[in-house]
Amino acid sequence: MASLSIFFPAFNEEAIIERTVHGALKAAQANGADYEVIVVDDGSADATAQIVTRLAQEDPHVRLVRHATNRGYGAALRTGFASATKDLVFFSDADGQFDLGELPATLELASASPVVAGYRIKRSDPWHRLFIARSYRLIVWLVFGLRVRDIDCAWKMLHRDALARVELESNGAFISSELLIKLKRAGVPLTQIGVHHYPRTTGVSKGATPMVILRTIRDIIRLRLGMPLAPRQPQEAGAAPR
Ligand SMILES: Nc1nc2c(ncn2[C@@H]2O[C@H](COP(=O)(O)OP(=O)(O)O)[C@@H](O)[C@H]2O)c(=O)[nH]1
Ligand SMILES: [Mg+2]
Repeated sequence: MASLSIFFPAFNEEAIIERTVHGALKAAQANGADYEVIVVDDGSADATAQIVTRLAQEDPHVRLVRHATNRGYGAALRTGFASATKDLVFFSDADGQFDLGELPATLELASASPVVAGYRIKRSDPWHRLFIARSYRLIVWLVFGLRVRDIDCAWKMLHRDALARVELESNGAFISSELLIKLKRAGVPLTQIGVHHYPRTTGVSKGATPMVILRTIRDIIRLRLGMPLAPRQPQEAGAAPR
């Protein structure tokens, strides 16, 4: 059985992070003995990091990686990828919109596919988010030729060697597109799986703020033009803000 890293980017998720980590531990245990659950705390101002510190003391499978300041979703994913040590690397959101109990089906597909990407069977987000997502999907298809069911679905499992074939740069939400575009360019096959999606019940959604959207547009233009997406800096947890 392949060893498994599960990680979550988390920004101010104190109300739910404990439940999320426990859900991940339960799902990982069912897969085998060799696993870790990592929370990438992206400079949260609330008690997210303190809670994960306690969880890590209670269970050595849990690990906290921390950014000193808020660097963005993409930066948090890149830190998660860099911190994960196992053969299979899985990430999802920390906010409880996905059910980690659905992990076995994804693990099964991953035994035959280097990358398994989820799509939300019925996305539980406000209508304006669905509109933004549709437009974004169309743009990414037109600009990069990438056609997947649900680019931003935070439910992706990758084999370590697939991950090693791409170098990711985005610090923002564009990271999900960047990942899939670069995997496609590298010829890595992708399998998709439907997952359920639930409304956010605690905390605040930051998925499509004006700043997130502007950063995404900038990253689309830069990747299309072959420019670096972000200034080059060592990817270390707690590194200086950019
Ligand atoms: N690391 C990091 N994570 C973030 C940031 N913004 C949101 N997240 C996390 O990314 C996940 C998805 O964010 P969310 O706000 O729920 O986006 P939505 O589901 O698209 O509305 C959650 O686990 C958040 O805690 C950020 O600036 N940095
Ligand atoms: Mg969410």
